[in-house]
Amino acid sequence: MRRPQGGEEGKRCGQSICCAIIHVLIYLIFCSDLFKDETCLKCGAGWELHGGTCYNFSTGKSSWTESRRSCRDLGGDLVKIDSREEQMFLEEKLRGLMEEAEDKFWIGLTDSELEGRWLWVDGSPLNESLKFWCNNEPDNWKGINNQNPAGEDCVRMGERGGASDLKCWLDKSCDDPHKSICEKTAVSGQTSCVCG
Ligand SMILES: [Ca+2]
Ligand SMILES: [Ca+2]
Ligand SMILES: [Ca+2]
Repeated sequence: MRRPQGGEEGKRCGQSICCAIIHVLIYLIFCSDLFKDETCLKCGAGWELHGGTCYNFSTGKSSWTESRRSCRDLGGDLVKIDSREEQMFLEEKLRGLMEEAEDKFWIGLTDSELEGRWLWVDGSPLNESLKFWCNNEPDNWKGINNQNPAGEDCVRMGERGGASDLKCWLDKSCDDPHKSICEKTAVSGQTSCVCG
């Protein structure tokens, strides 16, 4: 008579402990790790998620300072461009949003404290290897016949037809009304994810 192999044990196990373990593993793999990625990060209405960050592209126009205040009221700030990838994303995005050539967007970069010293809104200096100025910019232009003696201390970006080598930043008078790009960190919505 053949001794029963592990078959019956295996079946019983398959229906109880092993099954439970497998379910736990499946849960850990699909519900924990997977949901840590972007699929469960949240931005809220009016914001677009990209690379763990939320972006809001305004439709109204206002001064740089007023635009910044609006971003802060929404829990963010004017965008700081931290990488070539982020510049690429924004440059491409604006091509589709801009209605005409001058329909450019404020970003969180200014030299209003000290002429020529470019600082992001978080106080960090502009990284020399991450500059995307258009040709001949920044020029701190004071206008024809010095109409704008204050020069240009705030930065806007965008090139409707697409920028050559991503270069599409221009300094402009901070008082000019423009659209703007706000940025805020995405919030993890892990607890609200349902394991299917
Ligand atoms: Ca950024
Ligand atoms: Ca300036
Ligand atoms: Ca300029």
